[in-house]
Amino acid sequence: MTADLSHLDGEARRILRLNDKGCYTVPTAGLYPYQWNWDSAFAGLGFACFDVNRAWNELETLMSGQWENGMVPHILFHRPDPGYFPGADIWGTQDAAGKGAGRVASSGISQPPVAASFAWRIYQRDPETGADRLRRMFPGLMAFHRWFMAARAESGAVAITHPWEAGRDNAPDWDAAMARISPEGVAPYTRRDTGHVNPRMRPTKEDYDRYIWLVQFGRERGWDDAAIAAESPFRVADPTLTFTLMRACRDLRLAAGVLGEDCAEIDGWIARLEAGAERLWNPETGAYDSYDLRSGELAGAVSNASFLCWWGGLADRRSLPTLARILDTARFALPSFDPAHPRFDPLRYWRGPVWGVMNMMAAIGLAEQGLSAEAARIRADTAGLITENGFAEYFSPEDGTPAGGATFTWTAAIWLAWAS
Ligand code: 9YW
Repeated sequence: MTADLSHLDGEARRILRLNDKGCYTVPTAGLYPYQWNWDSAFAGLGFACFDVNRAWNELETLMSGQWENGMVPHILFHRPDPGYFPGADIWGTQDAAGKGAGRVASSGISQPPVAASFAWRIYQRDPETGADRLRRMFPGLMAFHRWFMAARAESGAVAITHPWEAGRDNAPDWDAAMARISPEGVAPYTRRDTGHVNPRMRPTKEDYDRYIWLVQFGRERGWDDAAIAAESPFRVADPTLTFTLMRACRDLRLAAGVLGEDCAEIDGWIARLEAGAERLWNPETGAYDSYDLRSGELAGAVSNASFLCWWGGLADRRSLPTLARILDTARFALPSFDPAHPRFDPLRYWRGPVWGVMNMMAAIGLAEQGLSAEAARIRADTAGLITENGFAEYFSPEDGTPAGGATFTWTAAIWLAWAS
């Protein structure tokens, strides 16, 4: 490792400490002042590189927000902060059907379930003291996955009830489903995100009106999963949730093996998810896609989530030619949307920019399948983007322009755990 890169290791550790609120980490101060679900699991992975006790604390705090029904929310509002919208008052989950009493204030939806995968990785770095902590976390992780299978996996693939649930807020995958919503009755609101970040790099007002409309829709139903599944105009099976859950089940199975727990239920989930993933295969684009459960149509979207199939553990090589085409077109891998598509936008959030966290999962999956050239390209590009442009939230795949928030937790975490 060169002197330059070890300087970046120090900078990445500094960012994790900077965003550390004691027992949880914010994605970046200002823009995202709370604990986000999958960001936090990535933070744990980063902390495990230099402070394994803090890594476990991160996941334990995340799991402390778990609802009685098993869901682990996408945001935990530990302390009120006026700098973010929508806050706990807008989500209105205090009397939610599945929440249970005395829990942390939270949103009413979840996010890609990477917690079990990173708990397993943290344990591998710390098998002696980690066994106990993994054992204590195991029932909660089982309940989390069981909730996903019961509440979101009716098609076999895993569906989102809100674009925020996929962690890919404004991906073109949801354009058709979002267009079906007419956002009438949305209470007047003021966005906070565009006060922190250039609006050109964020979702549009049309998107936000619908995000808030969907939050009101869930709140009016007391966040009852069955009612939302039956009545919402928005329900899209998504490769991010499907492949991260598939992977998380495989990792939970490894944990079960070490802990002497029974694996039969997990095996059943993996089998259902493998069958369900086939729903997402789009022969026209030659890639995994999102599937609109209301219209019965595939989105036609080739995204970075399309290439999480290998992270999910599939040996499937059908999408390799599509990946090769994308890697040929983009200067920096892996763009969040196909650069050849008319809706590609190199700076607008999940409609083009490169996200390090997605790259890490895609590249590890590729390497595990023996696809080392593609894995090495994605890793080298990610390392180059960070080295040249800092620990930004995301980057332009055309020229590497750093975009969104700066000093970003999960970018620092994947640098330490993988890219460096
Ligand atoms: C928002 C925190 C979160 C990520 C999501 C990302 C964004 C929040 O930021 O959503 O308010 O738009 O899309 O994946 O967890 O980093």
